[in-house]
Amino acid sequence: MKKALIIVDVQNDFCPGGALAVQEGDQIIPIINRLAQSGQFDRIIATQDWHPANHGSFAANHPGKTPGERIKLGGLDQILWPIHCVQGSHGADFHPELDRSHVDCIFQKGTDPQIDSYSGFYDNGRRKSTGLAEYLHGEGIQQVVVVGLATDYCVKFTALDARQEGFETVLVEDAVRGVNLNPNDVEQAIRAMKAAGVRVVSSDMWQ
Ligand code: VGL
Ligand code: ZN
Repeated sequence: MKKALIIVDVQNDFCPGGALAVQEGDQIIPIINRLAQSGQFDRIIATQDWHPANHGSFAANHPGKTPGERIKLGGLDQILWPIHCVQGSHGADFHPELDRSHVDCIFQKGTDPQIDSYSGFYDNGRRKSTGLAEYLHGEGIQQVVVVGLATDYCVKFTALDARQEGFETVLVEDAVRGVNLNPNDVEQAIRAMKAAGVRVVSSDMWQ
């Protein structure tokens, strides 16, 4: 069975000190590096949140709004975020400790100012593909293993789309961290992924 590792959004802005820092976001990096170096994956993909400065998900682009508030964007319910992962900025760069030497392909998302894109596969309205599904199917991949940030947003929607695309989907629970805007968001995200048929494992599996 051909396997791919999908490393979701391990970028400076989602790590401690970043604009949308996920608690302990950097602690998953050694685990991800070990998986990437294990030689057990046929393809290794990284996704990158890659917003233009005028992106509609930034509270700063909506006068009077603050992060955490909700608006309609592209006809969809949208949580507003601090400015993060602006194309070409340091915050949008991959974390310096992430070993990129085994990464075959990078898929960028969130480039359309009028719609957000949590999943590495499709925007939140499922209107446009990033090309990731086509790439993985074309490479004959059957199983995808998902790691990265953030459990309750981009990791969750990437794993759910992977299932919908027919991939056997595995989440490595110790190689993800979440935002937890509400205290149970990570727990609920993991429950939703399990309900959709995502297998949740520990990175010990690859030791
Ligand atoms: C993400 C919020 C906004 C993520 C990206 O990578 O989980 N979360 N943009
Ligand atoms: Zn974003």
